[in-house]
Amino acid sequence: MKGVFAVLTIMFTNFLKDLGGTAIMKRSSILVLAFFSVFLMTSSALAKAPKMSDAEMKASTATYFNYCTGCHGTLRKGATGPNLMPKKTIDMGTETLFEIINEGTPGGMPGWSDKLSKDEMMLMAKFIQQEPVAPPEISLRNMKMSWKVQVPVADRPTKPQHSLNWKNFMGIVERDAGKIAIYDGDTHKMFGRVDSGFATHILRSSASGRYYFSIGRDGRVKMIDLWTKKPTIVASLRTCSEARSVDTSKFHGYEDKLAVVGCYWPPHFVVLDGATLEPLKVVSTRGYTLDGTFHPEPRVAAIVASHYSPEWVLNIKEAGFVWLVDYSNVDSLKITMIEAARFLHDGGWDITHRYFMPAANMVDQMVVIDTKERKRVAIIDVGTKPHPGRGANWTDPEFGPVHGTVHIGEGLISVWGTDPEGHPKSAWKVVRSIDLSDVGPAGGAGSLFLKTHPNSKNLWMDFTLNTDLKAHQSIGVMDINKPGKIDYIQLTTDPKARVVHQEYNAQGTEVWVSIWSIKGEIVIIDDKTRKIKTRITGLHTPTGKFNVTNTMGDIY
Ligand code: DHE
Repeated sequence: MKGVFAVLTIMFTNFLKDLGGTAIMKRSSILVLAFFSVFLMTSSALAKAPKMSDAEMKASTATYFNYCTGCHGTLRKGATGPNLMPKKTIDMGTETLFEIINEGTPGGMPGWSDKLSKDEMMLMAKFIQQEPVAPPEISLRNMKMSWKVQVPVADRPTKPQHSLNWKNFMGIVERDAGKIAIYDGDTHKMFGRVDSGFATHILRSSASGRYYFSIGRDGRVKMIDLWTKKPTIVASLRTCSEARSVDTSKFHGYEDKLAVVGCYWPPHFVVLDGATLEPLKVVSTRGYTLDGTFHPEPRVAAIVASHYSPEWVLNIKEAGFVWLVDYSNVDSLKITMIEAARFLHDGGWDITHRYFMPAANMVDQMVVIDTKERKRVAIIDVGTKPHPGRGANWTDPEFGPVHGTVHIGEGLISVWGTDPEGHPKSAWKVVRSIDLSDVGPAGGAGSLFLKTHPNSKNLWMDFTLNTDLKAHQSIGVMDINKPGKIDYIQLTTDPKARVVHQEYNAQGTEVWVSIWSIKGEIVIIDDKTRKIKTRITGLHTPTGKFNVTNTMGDIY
């Protein structure tokens, strides 16, 4: 290539000289040629990508956004899933790519035939061979244009307008309906339903518990008041075009004052007024990864709010850093950037709320951040692709306070000690590796969430992405005093349903589990007897559930 370039340069320079050119011309000819060669190389790669019409590109861009960006990145540089750059995908070819999209991979990518038609999958196979195009940026001014305060603070009630036990409400995300159904945890009756918008991902409670904050995949954040006669959206805002996380200020003296949204695209976080959602500050997360390489898309994954100091803790996914964002002075934000591991995804607190433990799911590690000393204290090797959700805290009969995670890549619960003072020998070391492979013929991979409660003796786990039908229709449960013995309970026979995500009521006596399906349900299980108490039917694609007391207090 270098030789061809040199020959072309000489020929082109001579050509310019013939036309009476100078040394300046020679230099500019080299530049022109360099651009020309890059253009030729790019267009030859593009020439090999299959042709697509504008309408097909538009439709595939939407499909990619809906199903693929989470794992492969908006710019297709890869994260939990591999990179999908044309350099690689063109060589793989449309048919191979179609097969992968259709069937999935042993590495954990699901097959998409139940969500996409053959035509859509074929278009996607062609689409990922085109050059990625960056979606537009969003400024604070753009955001403000979408900002609405539906109910001004002065018009909101100063005490609850109903006599229900709102601290035991359960907010249930109905993902594909774009709604939140709120149920009374005491009576199992619906309190109300609100429109939360496209593919709502999670809810978080304000420090007082009065408001739910919902975040949609499309970056829309909504604030839901639980003190009104029916749940009411009091403020809304679009912070970006893709997001997964939101939290509020929980430190003493800052309760309900501020909120923060973490975005996937553009890669930034936004600080908001905690009562009105007015966007106050946007901070880009673009920059360098742990090894010093520039990354154009380090996305914000999980966020937790410290109870120890006026700080939020942000997982900067592709960069591999945990950022501690001190919000005590929004006009001069202080950010501590702690080296962790790549790619950071979800994670939660230990029982004391001092240590935050994010999962670095592509290097099979859990990181331990001490938010009091503002430093990383450990990196723990666990199983393949840890995915804790916010994880679970319990007291092991032998090792004292522990935390655990399930894994997407293998059937395993990894358990490590979290009490460096009381149990120094087991702190930040894996003390148990509990086998889940007997859940079904495909082994135990594909778990997403692990949950317990301080008043419970049980640990509950799902198998949402397991390829075996019966396994992903089941929930696993283990008595924490009999580690290693798992019981599996099949909760549905709907062939299109997957069991996902567990949450306790405030008292810790019931576990609520979602049957993720168009004809979805919530199964409420008595935690002590492990028997099904009741089923809430008529829910559209229920996924995450968030009890007010547990979410405001980070109890799990
Ligand atoms: Fe999630 C939490 C991102 C797929 C349901 N999900 C999170 C968090 C992140 C995240 C960063 C942590 C938020 C926090 O704590 O602040 N999730 C992603 C993805 O990037 C991914 C892999 C692909 C995507 O495109 O979204 C993804 N997640 C899913 C699902 O397929 C699930 C099962 C259904 C859905 O909504 O798409 C799902 N994610 C959840 C739930 C939580 C969550 C229920 C909250 C768990 C909790 O208890 O806190």
